[in-house]
Amino acid sequence: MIYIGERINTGFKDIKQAVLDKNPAPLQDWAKKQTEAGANYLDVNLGAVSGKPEDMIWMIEQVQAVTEVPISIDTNKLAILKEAIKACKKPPLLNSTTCSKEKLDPFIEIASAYGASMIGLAMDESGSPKEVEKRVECAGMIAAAWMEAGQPMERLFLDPIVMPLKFMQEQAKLFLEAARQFQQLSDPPPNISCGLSNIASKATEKKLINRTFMVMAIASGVNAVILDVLDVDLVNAIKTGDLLMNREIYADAYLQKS
Ligand code: THG
Repeated sequence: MIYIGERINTGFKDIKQAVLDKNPAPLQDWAKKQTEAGANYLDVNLGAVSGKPEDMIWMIEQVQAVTEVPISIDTNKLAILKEAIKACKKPPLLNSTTCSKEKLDPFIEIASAYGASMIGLAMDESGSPKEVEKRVECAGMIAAAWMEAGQPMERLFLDPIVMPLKFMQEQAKLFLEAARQFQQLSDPPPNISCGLSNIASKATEKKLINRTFMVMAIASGVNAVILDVLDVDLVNAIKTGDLLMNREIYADAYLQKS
């Protein structure tokens, strides 16, 4: 599993306030904690707090001052991406483009120039598609454009898009079916990623819903996740799921930190 820490996001009040005050401490605390918990990337999301590239750069710089873990630049704004990527010490993960050509082409160009990885959402600029077929069509367009640019599949992530269970209950199983079909898009297959916490948005029993859905997602081919990497029960369920899918070699001590 590829773990992408979700916590440095202005959707969380402490991070929003820290960005407004230009106070590095909350960002650096979460960067350290998520690094310690085993994150492979740290997602950095400026959200609606500001449209200024320099604010995203400030966030990335605070994080990089305390960790070597590469950044997931969580923005769909090209103007922010173009500046933010220059601040990254390691090749980042571009999170994310849609399959609309006017966004997809420049994202792929940037990923190619920097040797970066990229997440492609299975939607176009008109919003998230509801049916499985549309999602597969969108994902296929992204995979084809990526291959045409000569980029390796190991650096492409396709995201079938998790929607909140509380408001769109029928969507969870459509996500799982789409993920299953994405695995057939290329050989070797692309990575399949998701924003896990979306599923339990505004729900009670958040942790149980996240954990249960994640195990189902693993069985459907998901191998990368934006998550609360400090949720030990969740990470243990993921490790166990990867074992059961024969993606990790069994050892009695498999739940211990490696
Ligand atoms: N796909 C991709 N990137 C993404 C997403 C995705 N980036 C953003 C998001 N979705 C993933 N990150 C989060 C982070 C936090 C929460 C959900 C998704 C979350 N927020 C709480 C809630 O909604 O209830 C509120 C925060 C709080 O507790 O204050 O759970 O799908 N590629």
